[in-house]
Parts: sequence; C-alpha cells; structure tokens
Amino acid sequence: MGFRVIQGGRAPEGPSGLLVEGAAEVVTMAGGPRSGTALNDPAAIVAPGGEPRDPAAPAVACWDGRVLAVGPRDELLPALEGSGYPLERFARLDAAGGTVTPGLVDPHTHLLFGGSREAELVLRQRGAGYLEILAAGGGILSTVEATRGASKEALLEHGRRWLGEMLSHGTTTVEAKSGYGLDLPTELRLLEVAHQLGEEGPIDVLPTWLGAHAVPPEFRTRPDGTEAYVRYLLEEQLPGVAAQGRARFADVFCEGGVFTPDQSRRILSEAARLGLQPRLHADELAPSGGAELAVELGALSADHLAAPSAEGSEALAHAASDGHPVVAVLLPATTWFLMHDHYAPARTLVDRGVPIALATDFNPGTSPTASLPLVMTVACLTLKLSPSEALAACTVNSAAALGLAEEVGSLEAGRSADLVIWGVPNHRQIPYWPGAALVRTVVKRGRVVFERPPA
Ligand code: IZC
Ligand code: ZN
Repeated sequence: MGFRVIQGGRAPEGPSGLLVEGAAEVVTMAGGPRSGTALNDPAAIVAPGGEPRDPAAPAVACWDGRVLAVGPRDELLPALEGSGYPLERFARLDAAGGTVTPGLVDPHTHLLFGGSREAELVLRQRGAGYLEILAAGGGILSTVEATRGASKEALLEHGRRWLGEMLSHGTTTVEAKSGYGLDLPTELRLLEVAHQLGEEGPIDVLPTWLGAHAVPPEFRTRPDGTEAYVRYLLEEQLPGVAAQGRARFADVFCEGGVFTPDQSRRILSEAARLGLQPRLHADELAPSGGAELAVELGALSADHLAAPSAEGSEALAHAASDGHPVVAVLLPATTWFLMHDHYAPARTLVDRGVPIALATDFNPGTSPTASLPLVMTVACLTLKLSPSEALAACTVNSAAALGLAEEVGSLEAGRSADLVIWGVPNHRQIPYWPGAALVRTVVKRGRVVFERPPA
C-alpha cells in the first residue's frame, strides 16, 4: 500500500496547537448547513494571486483538538499571540500550495458485512433487477448469510480495512448501519463492532440500527412473513438493541416489496420512543411514500430519493421552509452502479430549498466505493451539482444529516479540528480528477492521522 495510516487520533496529553499554512485556498464552509443558492458558497479564503507564500495567504489555527481561527496568516499569528496562545506550542503543517477543506462526513454507509457480491454486477448487465435478485434469495440476503457467519474479529478487521480506505479519501466522520444480521445476536455484533471501531479511531463512527433492511430467510417461508418479522423487530430485536445502547439512529428500507410506509412508521416511532433518532431509505427505486414519511416523523434525513413522488418532494420543500428541514441524502454512486438511468432530482430539491447531502452508500451490492471524492464526481456529472455544491454536500450538510453540524463539517472556531489537505490548488479540482489519489494529509481532532508519502 502506498500510504501510511497513523493510528490514534485522540487528543494528545496537555493542550497543544497546530498551524496549517502554505495553502492556496482554505474552504471553511462557515455559516451552517446550506440550501438554495447558498449551497454554491463554500466560504473559501484564497491566497492573493494564488500565491501560498503570500503573507496574507490563509492559515488554520487549531488548539487542543478544536479550530481556533481561520484567516490571513499575517493577521492570524499576531491575533493568537495577542490572545496569549504560546506560538511555540503550535506544530506547523505546510499545505504546500494545496487546498484545505473540512474533513469529509459520510452520512450513509453499510460499513460492516461479510463476503462480496461481484456476481450481481454481471447478472444486472444481463438484465436482472435489484429487487428480483433479492427476491431470489441473493442481494442483501446473500450478504446476511455471509455476515451471520463472520466473527467479531473478522468484522473488526474488515471495518479497519475499509475505514483506512475512507480516511485515505478524506473522510473523518462516518455513519455505519447494521442490517446484515437481521437476528438479534448478529445485529448486536455489528453495532458493537461499529462502536469499537469508532473508539479505536481515528475516524468517528456513528452506529445506526437497520434491522428492517430485508425480511430474513427464517421469516420468508411464513405466509405473513413480513408482518411477523416487523412484530419480532418491535417486540424483541429493537428492545435488545436499545438495551445495548450502541445505536444512535434507526433506519428502515422503505420500498415497495420490502417494508411499507406503515410498517416503517411503526418501527421508527417505537425506535424514537427508545431514543434512536429516525432516518430512512426512501424512494430508492420507485415512489413509495418514503419522503413523505421522513417529513411526518421529523427524521434527520431521507436517503436515496432517486424516485420521490411529487408529494414527497413537496413535503421536503415544506419542511425546509417551515424551519424543520429533513436533509435529502443523495447517493448517486448507487444509481450509477445499478446502471439505472433515473437519478435523484437534485436540482429541483436545491431550487426548492431542501438541504442536500451526499454519501457513498458503501455496501457490497449497489455501491462498493468508499470514496466521497468519487461520489462528488458522479454527483457533478449526473446530478448536475457544481463542485462547490458537491463539497458542501459532503461536509457541512452531511454533518447536518447526522445532527453534527455544530461539531464537524466546517472550519470555524470551536469545531473539531478535522481537516484535509488536498494536492490541488483549488477545491473545484477535487471532483475534476476522478480516481486520482488527491488527499495528502488528514487531520482529526488536531492530530495528523494520515499522510501520503511524496511519490
Ligand atoms: O446490500 O443491497 N439498497 N440496501 C438498500 C442496499 C441497497 C444494500 C445492499
Ligand atoms: Zn443504504
């Protein structure tokens, strides 16, 4: 492997500082989650004449794992000194003419699973549909079988490998769903492993319970299989998950042929009562009432939305204008990898004031990519987002989709000092070079946690 992951990422002993200097551009994303025309404003500070050695080139000062200030270097240093910060305790990090952005936030992943599903790619090329493969016992169900057979150690190993991959593409915070166990012991194992990986660091991992991802084989043979499984989720699995205390969110795959809006409502309402915040797989393949339900429940996010109904888009727009926005988490790499030609109506959602975010949807069936920069490229090409919009959707807005906009996703005083140094002179080049290894350095909570050695 051509890179080195530096373990840890927790605050060092005693307060110390970090000064990132020598950037051609610092993208702050200051000012909170964005919608409408504001989505296109990255709140960037650019070096005069594009010259990173200019005294007024932007710098980022961090102290004790938090961002202190961002601004022209010749103003920042005297201000720090004037406020009593000991400049000699600031480690210097040279951005070498690159671009600094907030660490990326991936708000929708199926991080943990056993096995792989490369055979489905060929089946889909030959015309098989996603739900058809699932109904035949493949798809999610083949991953469930492999995951039930995977030990905790094997899942930890798998998680470390793919979190390392995410880190190397600039991700510093990630949501991780269960949903490949569908029985209580395996769901608890997945949530425990997600929690433990977050404790290990350096990436923060937020576990989501997705017991309602599919109906498992042991319930499928029953005439009332889906309903029996929903009752089992409500009476046994969810109480067990709540008692374990690892899951922060609850999610349901609300889609025709999977779980109905009514079943999704019952599961997510009960989850919310037990302290798990709702989010939803909504309208991925066909309009299924998912967006409407996400608004009704006050979910943090409605995810996918490749095929929302007119009423669903309307409901999201109303929620946003009423000041109770549900973040639309769009997953264009999934649509692309499924070879579908119907993408989420991103431009309409943006025009109607709905805050949008992007995520990888990392999973073995429909989106086996851990790279948010690649997702940004796909979003620019297929959703017609501008590069600035795509970056806002992977930082400040994806933080909002996890309820973390006050903590991560922007470089503002008080936020966690999570940042990426990219080997390009402006942020518009991040989606412009698909597949290139652009991340040079990643900082989490003020510490360097990833460095790519010079080629
Ligand atoms: O394993 O197929 N859509 N869940 C809902 C997925 C895709 C992941 C999978
Ligand atoms: Zn998903």
